[in-house]
Amino acid sequence: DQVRLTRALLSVSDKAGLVDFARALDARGIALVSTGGTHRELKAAGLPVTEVADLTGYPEMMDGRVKTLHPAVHGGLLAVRQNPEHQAALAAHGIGAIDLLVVNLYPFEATIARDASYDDCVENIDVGGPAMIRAAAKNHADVAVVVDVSDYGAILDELAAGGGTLSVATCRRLAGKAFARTAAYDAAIANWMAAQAEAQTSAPAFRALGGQLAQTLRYGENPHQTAAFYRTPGATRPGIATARQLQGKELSYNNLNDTDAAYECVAEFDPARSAAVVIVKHANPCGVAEGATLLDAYERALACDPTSAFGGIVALNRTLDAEAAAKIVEIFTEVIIAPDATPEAIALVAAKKNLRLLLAGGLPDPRAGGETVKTLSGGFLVQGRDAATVDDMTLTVVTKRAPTEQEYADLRFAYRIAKHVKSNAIVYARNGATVGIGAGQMSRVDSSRIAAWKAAEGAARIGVPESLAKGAVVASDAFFPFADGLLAAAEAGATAVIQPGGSMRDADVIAAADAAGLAMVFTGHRHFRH
Ligand code: 93A
Repeated sequence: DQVRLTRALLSVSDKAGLVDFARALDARGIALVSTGGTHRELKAAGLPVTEVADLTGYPEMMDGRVKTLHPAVHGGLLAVRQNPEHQAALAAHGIGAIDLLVVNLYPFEATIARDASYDDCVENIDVGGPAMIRAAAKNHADVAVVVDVSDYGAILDELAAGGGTLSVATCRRLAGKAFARTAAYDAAIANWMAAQAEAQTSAPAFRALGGQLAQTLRYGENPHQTAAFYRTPGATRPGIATARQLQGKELSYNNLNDTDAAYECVAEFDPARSAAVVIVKHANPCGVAEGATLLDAYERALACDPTSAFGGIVALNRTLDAEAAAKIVEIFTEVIIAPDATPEAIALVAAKKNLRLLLAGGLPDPRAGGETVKTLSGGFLVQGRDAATVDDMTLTVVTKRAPTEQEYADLRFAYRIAKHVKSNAIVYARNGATVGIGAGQMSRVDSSRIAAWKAAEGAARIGVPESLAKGAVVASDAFFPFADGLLAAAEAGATAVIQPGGSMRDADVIAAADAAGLAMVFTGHRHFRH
């Protein structure tokens, strides 16, 4: 039993091998019909091809959602050739039989695999393609269906051997493959939908907190974790949850977390006093600076650790202007967040279409109350947010030498930042810019060493002989339990220290500071951040 091919419908998203295959079909005298994009491709190759719209009498509509869903297509695929009633229906409605269907589907699997938005994924659910595949596969006694580009060659070979026919066995095998394809396709959609639904419901702790689902996220910190973003109803404090996204890809879990960290940190800097920029990577600042302008602040923040700043989050405390925007877009940046932006700055950022630009409408008040929540297994911890700011603290000089005016300014600057660095936090700063940050180490001495090492690296990078820690000040988020951390700072060249104080060995630490000629102040407030 052989099936003779006379008319083919081609509708493919993956256009690989299409033209060669269609040309060979045409050479066999098989008439070609195809959908919009496929039609364009075949036409451009000079092949005689009819557009599906001419068959149906309807244009493709609704962004292509409806192009082949029509009796002129499905009648042509489903009519049984031996059935007189079916043949009469074809004749009565002027429908031509279709005996070869070549379809590959909208790339749903590839779309969910890349960083696509929810809507983008939904739009890539093919409806008309699977409908045609099912129709052709059901009618495999009369129709051949090809769903795999890698089958084109074998089909042509068999057509050549069979004088323009395929065996019914081949058609049956192709039908089996076609159903397997639509089954796998639907399974991918179903799995994805289930993951989306799970993300919406898998956070009972947060629902208990009265959160409102803002967005399901593609995944959490890692691709195997589900995630969603909840807003606190009624929250008006400007910040990540209220910011408007002007452009760029959808924010990820890590983007949201990092952007929040960056914006909360930059909000510590009063925009009336100075322009400030914070660059965050992995939830820690990797460069912070104040400046006369945002451009100045950004360049100085970037200089602290340009390697880490690559792919980072940039937060600014003033309206983003064109000068700063032009500089920021020079390197790969994930997110920019600012209270506002000028039209020129917005236009400059627009050139980087993936770069997310968030405008928060204002800066959050660092002194505001509110809670932070952290889940534990089987429960959660709630605490008041760290609303303490160095501006409200009394700085007690504990060493023989008191800081100079410049040192005082830098000490406050460094302590402001230490609050936003994961413990153990050590921050070296000079002239309103960080020069070395040590974060997240289990030992304070290790954080001190890392910060000093970063400052030495910075000097090497710009080709100056002495470490950038030389003449800098240093902040520690908690007291030095021993003199060693402080001595590491003195050795690196720091001249002044700010820390909460309160260690049993404060006397030893103060004596070591005096011996090294350092000025040291105690704040009385610790800034742990774990
Ligand atoms: O949006 S659809 O589900 N609606 C349809 O009616 C339809 N018909 C074919 N998608 C539809 N297709 C798909 O379009 C095919 O499965 C194929 O992937 C794609 C080919 O479109 P074009 O020829 O315009 O590039």
